[in-house]
Amino acid sequence: MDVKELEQTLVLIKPDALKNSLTGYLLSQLAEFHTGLHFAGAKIVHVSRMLAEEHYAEHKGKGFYPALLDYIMGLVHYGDVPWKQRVVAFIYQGPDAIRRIRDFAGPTNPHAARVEKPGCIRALGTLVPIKDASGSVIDDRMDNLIHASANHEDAEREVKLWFLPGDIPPFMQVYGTEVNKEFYYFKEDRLLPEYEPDSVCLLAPGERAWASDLEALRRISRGETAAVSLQYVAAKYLINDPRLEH
Ligand code: FUP
Repeated sequence: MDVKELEQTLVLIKPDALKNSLTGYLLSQLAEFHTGLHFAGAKIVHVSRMLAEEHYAEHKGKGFYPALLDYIMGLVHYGDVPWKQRVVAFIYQGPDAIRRIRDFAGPTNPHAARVEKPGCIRALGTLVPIKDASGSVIDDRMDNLIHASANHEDAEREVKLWFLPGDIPPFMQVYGTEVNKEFYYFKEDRLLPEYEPDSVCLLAPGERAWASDLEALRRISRGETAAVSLQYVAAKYLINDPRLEH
C-alpha cells in the first residue's frame, strides 16, 4: 500500500458538537461507507491550556485567539462543569483523507458554510461576536463543531500533537518512531535530565516515541534550536494528566 493510501488526518469533535449531541451524527457521516476512511486512533481529551495553545499556535496574537482557546478547552460551553470539558479526537486514515474530511466539514466560517455549502457540518455552527472592554466588536468566535487538518504539514503536526505512537495500531503508523534511551522530565516549562520534586516524567528509556519528538528533546537538552517547542512535545504526554489542573 503506498503512502497516499495511508494518509492520516486529525479530526476533533469540538465542545459545541458534544453539547448538541452531534457526535453520533458526525461519526456516521464519517463512516467508511461514506468516506472510504478508517479510524487509526481515538481518544477523549480534557484540553489543557498548553495543548490548546500548541494546537492553535499559528493564531497566537490574533484578536480571536483567547476566545478560541476558551472554546476548545470547553470553557465556553461547559464553564461550570469541568468533567464535561472534553473534545473527542480521531485520526482518520485512507486515500485523500485530508481533502475528503475538509470537504465534509465545509468552510471555516459557519455563515460562509451556510451560503457556500448548505448541509455541510460547519453550516450548523454559530458565529459569536467578541467585544473589547468598551463593548466594540473586535472579531468573531467561530463555533464550527469540528476540526479537520488543513494540509499534509498540519496533519502530521496535529496527529503527533494529539497522539502517541502507542495510541495507533502498528500497521497503521505512518510517521517515524524510535525507542527512547534517556530520561526526560518537565517542570515549569523546563526540560530536566533527572527527577526534581514536582517534575513530570515525559519519557523514560525503552519507550517508543515519535522520532521527531526525540530529535527535538535531544536538541533542546543541548540548548540548541529544535523544529518544535518543548511545550509541543510535553503537551501530548500530559494529555488528561490531572497535574496540569492547578
Ligand atoms: P480551519 O483550518 O478551517 O480550522 O481554520 P483556521 O485555521 O483559519 O482557524 C482555526 C479556528 O479558529 C477555526 F476553527 C475557527 C477559528 N476562528 C475564529 O474563531 N475566528 C476567526 O476570525 C477565524 C478563525
